[in-house]
Parts: sequence; C-alpha cells; structure tokens
Amino acid sequence: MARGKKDKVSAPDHAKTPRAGDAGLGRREFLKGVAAGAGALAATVDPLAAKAAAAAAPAARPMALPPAVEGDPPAEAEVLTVGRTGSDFMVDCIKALGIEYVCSVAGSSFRALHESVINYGGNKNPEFITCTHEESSVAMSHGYAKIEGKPLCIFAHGTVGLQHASMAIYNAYCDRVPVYMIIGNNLDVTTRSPAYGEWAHSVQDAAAMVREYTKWDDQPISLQHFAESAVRAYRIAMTPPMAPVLLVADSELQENPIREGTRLTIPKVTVPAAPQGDSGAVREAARLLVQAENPLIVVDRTARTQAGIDQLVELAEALQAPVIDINGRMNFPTRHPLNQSNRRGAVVANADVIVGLEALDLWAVVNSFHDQVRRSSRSVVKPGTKLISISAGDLYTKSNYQEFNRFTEVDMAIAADAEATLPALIEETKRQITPERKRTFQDRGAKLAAAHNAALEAARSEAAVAWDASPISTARVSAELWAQIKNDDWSVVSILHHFNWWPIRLWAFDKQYQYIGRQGGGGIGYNAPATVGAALANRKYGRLSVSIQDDGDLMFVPTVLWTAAHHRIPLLSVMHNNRAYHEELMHVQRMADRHNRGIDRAGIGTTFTDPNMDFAKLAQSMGVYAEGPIDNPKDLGPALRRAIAVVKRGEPALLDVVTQPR
Ligand SMILES: Cc1ncc(C[n+]2csc(CCOP(=O)(O)OP(=O)(O)O)c2C)c(N)n1
Ligand SMILES: [Mg+2]
Repeated sequence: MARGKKDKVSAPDHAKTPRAGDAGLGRREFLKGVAAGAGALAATVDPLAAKAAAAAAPAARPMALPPAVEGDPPAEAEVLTVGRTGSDFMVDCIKALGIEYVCSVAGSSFRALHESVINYGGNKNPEFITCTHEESSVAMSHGYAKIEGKPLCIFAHGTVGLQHASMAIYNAYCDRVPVYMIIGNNLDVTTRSPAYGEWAHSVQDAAAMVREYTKWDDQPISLQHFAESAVRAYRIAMTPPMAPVLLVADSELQENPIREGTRLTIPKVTVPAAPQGDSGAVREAARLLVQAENPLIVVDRTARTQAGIDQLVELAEALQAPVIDINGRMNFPTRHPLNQSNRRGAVVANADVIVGLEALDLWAVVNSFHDQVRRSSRSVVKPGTKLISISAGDLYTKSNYQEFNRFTEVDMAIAADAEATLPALIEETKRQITPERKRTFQDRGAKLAAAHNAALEAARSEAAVAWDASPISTARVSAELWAQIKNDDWSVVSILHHFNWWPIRLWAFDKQYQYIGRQGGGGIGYNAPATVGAALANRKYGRLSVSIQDDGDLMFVPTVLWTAAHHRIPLLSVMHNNRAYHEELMHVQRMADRHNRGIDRAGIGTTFTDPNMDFAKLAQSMGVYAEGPIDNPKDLGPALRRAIAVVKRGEPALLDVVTQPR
C-alpha cells in the first residue's frame, strides 16, 4: 500500500492481476509506467462508470512529468505530479452508484478524493457541498435520503470527523435511513506525515467507534477491493431495514497513481428487492383482518414511496378499517376519512385485531405508561385482542444501543418489509372479502368517516384557543403557514412533534415527500441540517420546502444556514422560538413537582433568555434572508408572504417567530 515500498502484499486471488494498492509501486517502476497509465486504465474500467465520468469530467489533463524525470531517472528524483490516482477511480465508483452530492467538511486524510471529485469528476454527480460540521454532513444526508429514497455521500476524517458525525449517524441508524460515508485514514505508519496532525488523525480501526450503529463497514486495501466494497456497502445500506454504512478510504490508496495495465472493474449495482412476507402467513393475517369486528391498522415507518401510501389506502379501504399513524414517515393521507390518528385512544380500545406495519413500538400502542414515582403500565386493549406485526425490524437487531423498545407479545409476526408485503396482503384481503363482509365494512366505514370529521372539527376549535396570544400560539403559526402554502407543491422537511403536531392535525398531507418523520435516535441537532438536506433533494423538483425549526435544535449547528445560503438551497425555516429547551423544562418541572419544591426555578438550565437569541441576525450573518423576532400574530402573515417569495426565487429564508412553548 505504501508509496515507495517494493514488498508485495499478496493474496492468492490477487496474484494474477496486480492492482494498484496491492503492492507498493516502486519509484522507478512508477516513473516508467506513468506516461501510459491513464489510457490503459480508461480502457478497462466499467463502461457505465467511464461514461458517467466522461460526461462530467473536464477535458483529460495531459500527464505532467517534470522534464528532469523523463527516461530512467536517478533514484533520488522527486516526483511532483501524477496522472490518474486511486482517488479518481474511487470517484468512478461513486459515480457508478448514481450519487448526486458529497457533503463534507474538508480534511487532509481525504484530500485526494476531494480533489478528484471537483476536478476529475467535474464536480457534478457528485457535487461537493461545503459543510461546516460533520454532524451537518450526516444529518443533511439523513434528510436528503428521506426525500430521495437513496443516500448521498459523506466524506470525513476517520478520526475527528467521524467523532463529530457520530450522533447524526446514530439518528439515521435508529431511523433506518441509508447513509453512505467514506472516511479518510492513513494506516501505514511509514507514510504518515508529521505535519497536518496525521498521527492524531490515524486510527487502526476507524469504524469501531460507530460500529454499534452502522450496518456494515470495510477498510479496502486495493482499488478493486474498494470497488467491490463500494457497491456492497451501497447494496447493504439500501436493503431494508436500511441503515448507515461506512468505508475507510486509505489515504495512500487514494493518493497513489494507478499502475500501468491495472485491470479495474466496478461491479454492477443491483439493489435487492425488499423481503416480502411468507404467503401462508400473509393469508392468515388477511383472514384475521377480514374476520375481525374492529380491525385496526397501525403505521409508523411504513411507506417509503408514493406507491406504499397508495397501497395503504387500498388496504384500509378494502377493509374499511381505521388507521392510526405514529408519523415515523408520511404514511397515510391525513384527511382520509379512515385516518383516525386524532382519536387513537378510542380506536385502540375498540380493536379486536391490530396489525402493525413497521410499527416500531407496538407495545406503546397497546399499553399506557405512567411516568410516576413508581413507573407503571397497563394494557389499553380489550382482553383477547389479537396483534399482528409485519416488520423488517425482526430481520435486524443489535445489542448495545437498545432502541428496539419493549418486547411486544404478538399473536403473529411476519419478518418482512411491510411496504413490500402490502400488495400480497391487499390481494389476499380482497380475495377473502365476501359480499356480506363488505356490507358490514361499509357501515363501519361510514361511522369512521363521521368520527374523522368530528375529530378534525375538534382539532380546529382547539387550534382557535389563544388565537391572538403573544408569544404566538403554535396552532396559529400552523394555520397562517398553511393558508399561504396550500396551493403550492410543498414539503414539510422538519420534525413536528414539538409543535403539538399541528400541521399533521390540521393540514391535508397526501404525498410521500410532504412529511419525512423525525430524528430516529431523538438526538437534537438533527432538524436544522436534515431540513437543509431534504430541501437540497426537493430543489430539483421545484418543491417548496418548509421547516418548523426549534430554537434549541438550531443552536447545535446553526452554521448549516450558511451551507443553505452558499449552495442556494431554497428552504423556508419558521422558528418555533419558545426560548427554551422546552421538553427538558417540562422534565425539570415534573421532578420539582415530584419533590414538592415548586416549579419556579425549573427555567435554570433550560431557558434561553437574558439575553434572548436573535435568530434573524444569526441567519443574516450567514447570508440568509431573515426577519424577526415576530411576536405579534398580526405581523406573521405579511412576513410569511415576503419570506416565501424569497424561497420561491431559490434561496433560504428564516422567520424568527416567538412562540408559545407547545
Ligand atoms: C444531543 C441531545 N442532547 C440533549 C437532548 C435532550 N433534549 C431532548 S429535547 C431537548 C430540548 C430541545 O429544545 P428545542 O429544540 O428548542 O425544542 P423544544 O423542546 O423547546 O420545543 C433536549 C435538550 C437530546 N435529545 N439530544
Ligand atoms: Mg425550544
């Protein structure tokens, strides 16, 4: 691997075809071969990748050899330039995966890859996105993948960069979202420079730190190994349950020139079809649902695509069954008459068969939990209620980080991807429905539709409470925003649970990209960068990306606003500026109550006053259009209109709205 080493690291299957990186390329050997190297490689790489590279790359650079080293040079001659390097080939691999962007904070351990992306690769597919924190790089990727259905790429230092990135990787892991990371590292001690902190930036097993919450990692030692692992990693990340993967790109492998005659190929990229439920089990699940008096469908991280949403509608309509959405993704249209999420307690209590489709915490659906001095729980379903789970969660569980929730006693578990299983479940369900059952279903559906409308009306009257309050009520902000975007092609790219779920309760969501769910691991610092990443994905479709941005969350990586401004990423951020870590304020209040000490000091350590944070100035300092603080509800509508106009011309805008806590 090392530059200047002659000893060959041989593995039996490598013996016939020498590859760059398998052995050190001797200086003399390299100087002889380098003039012909680039052309030789171009003839042997995968045609798909070569085509992509040719389309995007600037004109090939002539091989620049200093005159002094032409011919047979003295051993001590300095080689100052090289032609195609390992990193160029790595960029071919990234292109072959169809990756659009690289999000990265620059770092010398991947300087060759960086340079290959912007020059050899023409800075297009992938385009380099300048990030200001590795947590932003990964959370941007997290948000992007939930819109686009595939990952972008992240480059980071294998040590300090990965350390900064780790919480965001954890969020994506818990959210089962594909994240594709390539981290730089210099494994060979003999080639580590004493400059640039290379020793402190070198690590024996870089991925170890995040292995508990990544699905796969590898440290390729040759370029062919890199190509195979690059495709393997993509495939693993994209197979449900999806999750982050990580490749270590050795800096020597990146920087060394590709040896003459090296035969390199990029494997064909095929993503496996998602696992479908066993046909017998699906038939039995359909039987239970069709025969039930009151079946209930619970969805959480169910739909990945519009087809998934449409199929859920088809299943619910075939059964005229209520649907409860836990909102891990956009699953089921909010205004559909069978959407009973606003009356969860009533439908759960009434159910005799409940099917969870990627319902992560089915236990919490069928139990209530009491956070009191002595924690307790009780079942909230009727005795004898049958539970069915269809989830890819059964195909993948790790031990250390325990995000798998309480064990749920189910009557039937199908270890399969719910979206992939829906077509078979629909077919079986429809096949088993008799005309008599159909009449019963229609009565049930009519009652549910009436209950849906009543619940929507109740939510609307609740939203009108404290309409003119200052700070502005979260319901009013939602209503003002909805009034101005509802005729656009909008996409909510933020979390919504801190905002009392008002948009979900009041607006008409029916498209896959209109809502992307939450953080997964609950790590704060997700929202701001994830919204920028999701807005980046939305940009090419001309969608209006909208975010409700919590103040505490923004303070983790506010500098992502600069990335949005610099790369002209259109995104409307409406601050939920409650001047607090309000969720934590409530926890401290709860403890103060429990200890019978009064809640008047609970703001210590949980509130952001004295001084107030000025988010408009913060955003403006990053080049983002911003207004605020806005605390009079009458000022909100006009400010929204101005900010939306900015976003529609292709830029980010932020409104600092001072709000009620929830
Ligand atoms: C990285 C991280 N640190 C701490 C927490 C604990 N925590 C949970 S909610 C929360 C408050 C977040 O404040 P903000 O984003 O303003 O939302 P609010 O609750 O005020 O609506 C904190 C600090 C966390 N979830 N993640
Ligand atoms: Mg807050």
